[in-house]
Amino acid sequence: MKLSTTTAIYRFRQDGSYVPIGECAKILYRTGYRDIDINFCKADQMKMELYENEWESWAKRLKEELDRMGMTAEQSHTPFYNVIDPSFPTREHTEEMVRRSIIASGILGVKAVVIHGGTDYFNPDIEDIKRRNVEYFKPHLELAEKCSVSIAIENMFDMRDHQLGIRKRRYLTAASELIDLVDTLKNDFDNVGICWDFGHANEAAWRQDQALKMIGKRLIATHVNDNYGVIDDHLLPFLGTVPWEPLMKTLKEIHYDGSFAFETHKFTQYIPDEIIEEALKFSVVVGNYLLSLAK
Ligand SMILES: [Mn+2]
Repeated sequence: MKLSTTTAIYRFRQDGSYVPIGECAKILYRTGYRDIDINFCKADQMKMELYENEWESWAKRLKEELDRMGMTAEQSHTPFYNVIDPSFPTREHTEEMVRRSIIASGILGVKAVVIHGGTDYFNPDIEDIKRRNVEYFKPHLELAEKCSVSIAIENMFDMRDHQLGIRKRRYLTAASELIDLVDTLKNDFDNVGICWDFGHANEAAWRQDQALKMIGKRLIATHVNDNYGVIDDHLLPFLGTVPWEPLMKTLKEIHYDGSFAFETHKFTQYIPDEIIEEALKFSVVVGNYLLSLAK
């Protein structure tokens, strides 16, 4: 396993600005990272690099900079939204950002591009939801194939509606649903697998060791983050209730050898620039400690 972090770990600043990905990569290199997970999630809202007309030459320049530093980018994350909701307001534009994320990931030498599946709240027909997800993913897998990247579909968690006082069931919260969707897509595509988000699974209160053993070789990406099981905090490991020690052993047991990537943007989002590098260095300490538990 290789330690990595989302570029969103140093992105939004308190004055409303964001740190460009190239700039972030340099700081992450300085603080000890040698691999990054390129986060394109807010490409459209924040008018980030992918939003610009010159997005392809930007990706090529970033690849050159990473090569120069001796850095890799094994994972990336596309913008996400409810992909099977036909009425999603900015669908066409967001889809263009997803498409650009896949192409840019190919340029950057990414192995696994993480995409969220969609859901249809209150629809009791899981087969119908699955079918619509299969249709959504097919063209993206074709494009990904051309770009020599794989797509990793991520586990989700049920949504809480505090006004109604209910939990809204979300497709792909259960490992068995994720496995079923990925196995169906695997009939036609080799470049599809699973991204396990430890924080999402903690919110869903699964026995994560069991889920990871079920997933086994399908695991091609990770989102390493922690929470108290209440909201999707995306904190650094050990700041929440995820049982890291046994889970690191499980990752070893299933022979996972991909990227061990922090998705911990909320750990750092309010930390001032004056001390951000110390915080990032501490995250490297935590990451290396976790990896030592899997040896
Ligand atoms: Mn995630």
